[in-house]
Amino acid sequence: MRSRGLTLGLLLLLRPGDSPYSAEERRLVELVASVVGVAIENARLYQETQRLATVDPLTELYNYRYFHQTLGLEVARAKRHGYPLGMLMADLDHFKVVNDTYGHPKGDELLREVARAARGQLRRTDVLARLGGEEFGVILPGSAATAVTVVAEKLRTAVERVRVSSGQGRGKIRITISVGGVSVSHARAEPRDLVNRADQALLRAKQAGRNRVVIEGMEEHDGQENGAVGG
Ligand code: GH3
Ligand code: MG
Ligand code: MG
Repeated sequence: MRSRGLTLGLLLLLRPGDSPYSAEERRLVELVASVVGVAIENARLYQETQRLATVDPLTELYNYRYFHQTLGLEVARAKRHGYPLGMLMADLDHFKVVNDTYGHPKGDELLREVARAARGQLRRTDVLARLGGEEFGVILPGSAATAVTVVAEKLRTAVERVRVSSGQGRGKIRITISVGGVSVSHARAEPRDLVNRADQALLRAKQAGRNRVVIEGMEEHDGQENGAVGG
């Protein structure tokens, strides 16, 4: 089965007995094969287009567009099923210094490693996206504030462990991340509101000194005056 000069598959036909296929039968099969070939090619193109539209090429995480689409769906789902919805916003600390010191390609490599480390801490149903530059968002369906705090802290420590070779005999490059988060009960969930509140928490994590987690409403539980964990 071919389409646009590419061989996409083989069609194998068998029948009992040893009478050969007639010219008429062969024409019919060839027609079916060419139609199926075009259908396979279209399906592949569609899949590839979907991937390009939803995945960030550098990190292979989901992109901004997919994140916001999914957030709308997850808010609706949380409302329907009555479960909480958690969200994290994260931003690398002093990332500009990495680019300035080691060059942009090393910065890219570090971004990829951070993405990989973060992905490894999450469940399949969680949505991790690169929202732009060195900023990441995570949707945590079903997670109340305590669970959001645990995940955020896991992300923070996983990023802290990342090492990328400087390639210049200057040892390893490391990085830290600041994380802000929020969890809302199903009834109160609104996409815009969730994003704003997670952003506010992230800003507080930055202001409190970076390499830390701030989850809205969790100040009294994390053992530090300023509501930050880690650092
Ligand atoms: P802060 O702790 O306040 O977040 O400091 P920062 O340096 O991380 O933040 P700032 O917003 O000042 O700079 C972000 C930098 O991220 C700017 C740019 O050099 C870098 N950056 C953004 N996108 C990319 C990318 O795709 N690749 C690389 N290598 N660097 C990027
Ligand atoms: Mg930053
Ligand atoms: Mg930033």
